[in-house]
Amino acid sequence: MRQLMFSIAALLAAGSASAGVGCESLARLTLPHTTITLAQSVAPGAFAPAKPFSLAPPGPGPYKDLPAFCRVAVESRPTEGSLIKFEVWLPFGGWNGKFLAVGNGGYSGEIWYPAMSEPLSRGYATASTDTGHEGGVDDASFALGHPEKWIDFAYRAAHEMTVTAKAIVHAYYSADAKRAYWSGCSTGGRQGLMEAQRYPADFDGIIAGAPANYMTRLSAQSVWMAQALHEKPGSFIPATKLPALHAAVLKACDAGDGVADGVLEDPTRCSFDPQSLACAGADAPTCLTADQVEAVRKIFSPLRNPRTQEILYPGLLPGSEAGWGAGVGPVKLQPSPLISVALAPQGSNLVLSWSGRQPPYQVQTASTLVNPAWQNLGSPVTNTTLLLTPTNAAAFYRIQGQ
Ligand SMILES: [Ca+2]
Repeated sequence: MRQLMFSIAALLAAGSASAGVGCESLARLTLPHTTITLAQSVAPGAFAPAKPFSLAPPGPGPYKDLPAFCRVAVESRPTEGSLIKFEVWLPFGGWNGKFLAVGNGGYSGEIWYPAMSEPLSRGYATASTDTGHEGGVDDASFALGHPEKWIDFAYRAAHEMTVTAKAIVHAYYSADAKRAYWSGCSTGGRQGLMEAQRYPADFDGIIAGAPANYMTRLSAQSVWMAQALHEKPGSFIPATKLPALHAAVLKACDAGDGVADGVLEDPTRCSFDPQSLACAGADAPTCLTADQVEAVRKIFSPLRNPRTQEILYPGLLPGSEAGWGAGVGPVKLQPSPLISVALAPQGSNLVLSWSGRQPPYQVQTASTLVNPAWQNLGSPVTNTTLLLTPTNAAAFYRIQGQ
């Protein structure tokens, strides 16, 4: 019993010993090719980023409920062409003994502050990097002429951050993190896979959500789809045709898995011939022109090395047509002002969810990509989700704050 009590006391001490004491002294920590630019005690709810996170909604955001923590900002220069920034957040009290690093999104040139909030609130020491450059999620211009920055984005920034963050955790708590985890989606998922492949000792567990895997080939496949849709003036498939295309795919393959339920259990077993939707007469939203048939064929086909025919990346799967608008459109589909929108199937409906701005919101739809005439879906709403009928699946949505 006595031993148990000592153990508990030791645990409590490990979790709260610092209580802010020693945070500022981390600025004197010496680590390889690394400069600690800030080591600062932050009071509960007091954190404010130097500039707003680009994807964050206005308002107090996720920071107002943060507990007190020690904020450490770091610059790492592992090569001459590198400048990797990251932050490590260390809870003052109630450290759960673990470290959880969070990933980025898109080309993501900023520290992913909002994603750090939850792990910190749950007692994790956490960290996030700007991936070695500053810029928007859809801006890859940093890579031109800067091969080292490309490598930083690819994998080095996450690794540098992880190794250094662990050292900072150790210096602050006088103990190693007993577990280290990675959590990220999209680019964050890709970063997680890179960590697993290149630096398997960095993490005990990795959550790699929707990973943008095999980035070079994935990017080439995106170009392949864009080329298919723009090979001829008539190749492009307007969003108005996607419902008919999707319906034709379902008609051809849905029941093949034994249940006609609008779901393809195994899309790889669906062999859909877009020629079956070819226009018999005049062009119409319910059929495909010859050029469009060809474009659909290419989108479903894998990207191949034209010389060796080696498959470089798989094509899109049958059943995905209703979602093509967001990925294969000719223009940016989300004109400003627009708020982050997600569309997800739920039962026989689609759920549109969004975040940002202040309610009420006006939900608008446009059924065509080119010169969209936005139409209001109904009265302004104050909630942040909307149930849509499947017949609207091919429409594009935007949410306007009032
Ligand atoms: Ca089915």
